[in-house]
Formats: sequence, C-alpha cells, structure tokens
Amino acid sequence: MALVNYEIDDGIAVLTLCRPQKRNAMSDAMLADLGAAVDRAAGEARAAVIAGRGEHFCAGLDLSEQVEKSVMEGIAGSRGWHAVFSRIQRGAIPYFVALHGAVVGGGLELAAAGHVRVADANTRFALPEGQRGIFVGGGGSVNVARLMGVARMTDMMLTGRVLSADEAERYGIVTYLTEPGGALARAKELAKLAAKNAPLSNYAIVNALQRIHDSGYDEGLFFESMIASLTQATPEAHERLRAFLDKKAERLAIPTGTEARP
Ligand code: 1HE
Repeated sequence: MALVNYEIDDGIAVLTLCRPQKRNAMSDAMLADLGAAVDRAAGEARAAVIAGRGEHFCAGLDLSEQVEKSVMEGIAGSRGWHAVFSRIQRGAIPYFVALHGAVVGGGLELAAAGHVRVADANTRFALPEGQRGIFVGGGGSVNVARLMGVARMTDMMLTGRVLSADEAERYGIVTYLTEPGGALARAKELAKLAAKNAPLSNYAIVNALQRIHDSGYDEGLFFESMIASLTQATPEAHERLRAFLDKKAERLAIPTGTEARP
C-alpha cells in the first residue's frame, strides 16, 4: 500500500501521509512515495494539500532507519529530503499544509516546505533533534528559521520546547488556525481559491517571492519587474484584466463604505 495516499478533489491534489501506526514518521519509502505524488500533482493539479492520517500530522524522520547510518548515508538521506521538498517549495503549484496533532522534527520541515500552513487548535510543534543527538536535515535550518527566526528555532532545538498552535501562529509558522479537526477542510478551501488564479501567477508566487527575498534590494526589484512584465503580457492576464474592466470578474469582499458603520 502506498505510504502517501493521492487523490484529486475538485481539481486539487490531496496528498495524505498514511502511516498512522508510526505517527506518519517519514521513512525512506514514504519519502519516495511523497516525491512520486508531488510529481504527479505537478502534472495534473492547480494546487495541492498535504495532510496526515490518524492522530498526528508527522512525527518526523523515521528514527528506526537512522540508528546505524554512516555519515555518507546520512548526507544522502538529507539531500533526498531536500530534493523532494524543493519540488514542493519551488515546484509548479502552491501547497497548503493541513496540520494537526504532532508536527515534529522533519514533520515541521515538511510543513515549512509548503506555502501556507493551516493548523487546528490542538496542533503541537517541536524540534527534538537535540534530544535525539541529531540535527535538522530536511531544510529546516533554512525554511523553519525563515518562518520563526533563528532565535526561536534555536530555543526549540536546545530546550525541546513544544509550541502550541497559538504560539506557532504568533511565531509565523501557521497562517490559519481552525477548530480541532478543521484544518484539512480549511486547507482544501484555500487551495481551491488559489487554483482559480492564473497558473503563471501562482508559479511566480511560489518560485519568485522567496528568491527575491533572498536577493539584494536592487536585484529583487529588477527581478520583480521582469516577472511582472512577463505575467502581464500573457493572453490569460489580458482576459482577466478585461473581465474586471467589463465588470464580469468577481469583486473583492470589501465593504463599500456606504454601509452603516458600527
Ligand atoms: C516512530 C516515530 C519516529 C513514533 N520514528 N518511529 N521525531 C521524534 O523524536 C518524535 C518521536 N515521536 C514521539 O515523540 C511520539 O511518537 C509522538 C508524540 C509523535 C506520538 O506519541 P504517541 O504516544 O501517540 O505514539 P508512540 O507510542 O510514541 O508511537 C507509536 C509508534 O510509532 C511506536 O512504534 P511501536 O512499534 O512501538 O508501536 C513508535 O516507536 C513509532 N514512532 N515516532 C520511528 N519518529 C530530516 S531530519 C529530521 C530529524 C527529525 O525529524 S528528529 C525528530 C524525530
């Protein structure tokens, strides 16, 4: 049985980690299944959701496979995570990650490789690598640190601190909080909204924003102009802009100012 279940729901790819008896710990085989699912989604969906089956999103690296790995095997393993996660992070479509239960170690690294994180109120976040005598290896030192800041990540790794969903939202890990059990439905709703965007805009959003943020001021602005002009020059943009001007496009849900104010 696949360790990552793949289904299309209304045009959205839903990738579900399916090893609940091991708290969705990421084994080599599960990583391979995740990579295959990500490649499939890139070819047939306009947005995707990643979720976990059972009581927890993901307990991180499968520790049972790590016990006797050599340094070279460890490097290959970590680079394998990077390869799959970068196809999520800088792939063709946006990823919405639905979090619940434990989001631990490599589970948090996987969440950080997605573009938008939705967590239910009972979600807990931890980076127990220090306690296990290891280090993050799935891109966390870059991606988790970018979300919460190096100081907070250092604290979590040194002290084994477990963050609540509220704290994770304050720390910038999570963008949406839901009631218990509500994260998957909300993530799907959000993915469906993103799927309505022009695919080239979504491609630029997931590929360019972080790169621009990583580059210098002048390079960033230059790169932005190139992408802006590229997207504007497409027939799809012309059609969408015309639809707005012809009053055929949906309006934003913003009060007009004529309603009575409280
Ligand atoms: C595992 C793993 C795992 C559970 N690798 N087998 N991650 C961790 O250090 C987290 C380790 N896990 C936990 O702290 C807990 O399992 C949970 C808090 C997530 C859930 O607790 P609970 O009580 O629901 O489950 P459990 O009884 O601890 O685990 C159920 C089974 O899953 C059990 O196996 P069983 O054969 O005895 O039933 C556990 O051994 C197994 N299991 N987590 C292997 N992680 C790219 S580098 C990333 C570096 C890291 O991710 S470090 C963090 C690793």
